Amino acid sequence: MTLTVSSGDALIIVDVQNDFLPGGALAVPQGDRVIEPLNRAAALFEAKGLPVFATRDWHPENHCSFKPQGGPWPPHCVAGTRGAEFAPSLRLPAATVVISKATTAERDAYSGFQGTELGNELKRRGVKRVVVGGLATDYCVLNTVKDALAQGLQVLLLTDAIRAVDVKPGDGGAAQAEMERRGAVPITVADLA
Ligand code: VGL
Ligand code: ZN
Repeated sequence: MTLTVSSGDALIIVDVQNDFLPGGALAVPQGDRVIEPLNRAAALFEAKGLPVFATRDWHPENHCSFKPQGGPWPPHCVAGTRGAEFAPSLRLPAATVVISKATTAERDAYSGFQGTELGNELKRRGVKRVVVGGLATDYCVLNTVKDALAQGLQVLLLTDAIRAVDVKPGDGGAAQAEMERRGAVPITVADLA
C-alpha cells in the first residue's frame, strides 16, 4: 500500500521521552524501537513541508499519577528533568510543534488533546488526517487517537512505531484493536510516500 501524504496531513509523535525508553523510570518494553520509523516519517513530513507535532508528558514533581501521591505509576517525566527530554536519537524537524500535557498536579492527561492547544493548532493548519506513532500504545497513543477520531480527523496508525506498557499482557493488542474498531487505519512507515 502506498499512502502519499500531502497538504492536510500532519504527523503526531506521542511521548518519545527518555523515561518511557529502556532504562527509564517507566520503561516501555522495546520503546526504543519506535524511534527509527518515526525518524523516517518525520523526515518525509519535513521534506514535504507538512506539520509535525511532538507531545510530551510534562508532570510536576508531585503529580497525582505518581505512587507517592496514590497514583498508579512511578514518578516519571518530571518537567525539566532528563527523563522528560525527548529521546536523544529522535530527530525532530526544527519546525516541530511541541505539545506539553498533564502539566498540573491534580490532573492526568493521556491524550495529547486533553488540556492542550493540539486540537486548535491542527484546525488552524487545516489538518484533516493525522499519522500517529509513539508511546505508549495502551495509554497515550490510544487516548490521543480516540480524541483525534472524535474530532473528525482521519487517523493512520503507524503500527511499527508504537509499543505498549502491557501492565496486563494483551493490553497493547486490545488498544490497537479498539483504535481500529473506531476507524484508525493501521499502516507501516514503509507505506508512506
Ligand atoms: C503514559 C503512563 C503514564 C504514556 C504517560 O505516555 O503513554 N503512560 N503517563
Ligand atoms: Zn504520565
